[in-house]
Amino acid sequence: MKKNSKIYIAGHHGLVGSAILRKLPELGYENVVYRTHHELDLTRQKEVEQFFDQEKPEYVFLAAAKVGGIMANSRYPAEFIYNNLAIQTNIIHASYLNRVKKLLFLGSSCIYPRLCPQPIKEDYFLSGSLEPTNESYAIAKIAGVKMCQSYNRQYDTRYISVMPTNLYGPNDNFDLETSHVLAAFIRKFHEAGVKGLKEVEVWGTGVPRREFLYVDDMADACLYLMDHYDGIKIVNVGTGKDISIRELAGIVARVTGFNGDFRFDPARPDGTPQKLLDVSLLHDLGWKEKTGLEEGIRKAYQWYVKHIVTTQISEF
Ligand code: GFB
Repeated sequence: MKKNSKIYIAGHHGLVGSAILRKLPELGYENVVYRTHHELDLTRQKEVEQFFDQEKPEYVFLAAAKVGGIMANSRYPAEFIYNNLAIQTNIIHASYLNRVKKLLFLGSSCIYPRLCPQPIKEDYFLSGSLEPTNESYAIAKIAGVKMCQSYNRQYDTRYISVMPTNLYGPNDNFDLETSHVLAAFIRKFHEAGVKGLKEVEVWGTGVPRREFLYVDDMADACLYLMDHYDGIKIVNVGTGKDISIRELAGIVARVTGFNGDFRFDPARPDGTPQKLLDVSLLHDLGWKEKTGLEEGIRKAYQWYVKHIVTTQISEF
């Protein structure tokens, strides 16, 4: 990308899109375009085609998606498959019609089989059955990867796909029923501390293992891969380190200053037992994360207190 290239961020309000939007001007990219959901409904093919025809972006970060944690994915599978298929199909095809120079598609580590060997190599893609709690979302993301690869093969486009591990940070969703675990923990432990509660509820058994990447590092990786990667293979983006949900609860309790106990609720789903990415390809390409887990959680907690807690108090 040149500093004056026209860059479109689809999903600039979301966790990853907003991090890319913060990073681009820091690096001197000034010709960035984006639209709110109200201005452009990405599930509407005609609107998307009109937007591309008008703006003619040269580079596209496809970070728009319907996302959520384990409960949202299992409760609303129709919304997850419909919205994600529609959004990505419209954007990828409009990019082709308007000769976009390069597109980066954000997938997810849940595209890999539920019980595949750990750490998960890119080669395990499509080698087994998916985790049932997020199958609809995973199928949509798999279709997105295949669409990028198919367009590259048939039309000679340059569409790359990256598979992030579990992400967290500024602009996360802190709704307790639909969020991912880290955002949920930040809110639950903070509120328990404020209310002086003795216990915090942790879903499932606490045994599943997950890997976490701070979203500013994810944005940095996206920009790096846009400039340095042109392969057909998908690329895992993570840290290559995982921890159990119980251990994660311990860290968030420490960061938020909560001194009570955890109450595990086995009636809530555990999801996939382990999700740890093999990041050798990413490291070989020359990229590594900068933010440690506890440091990232501290930053995310500061953001939460400043933007969510303070807003709630002033609205009250
Ligand atoms: O982050 P999470 O919702 O999604 O849950 P997945 C991770 C683990 O944390 C599960 C446990 O074992 C949950 O049972 N957990 C414990 C909690 N307490 C809580 C809580 O209060 N809230 C939440 N949300 N979890 C998602 C997929 O899977 O990963 C998406 O559903 C996406 O498709 C995303 O791929 C990256 O890691 O299980």
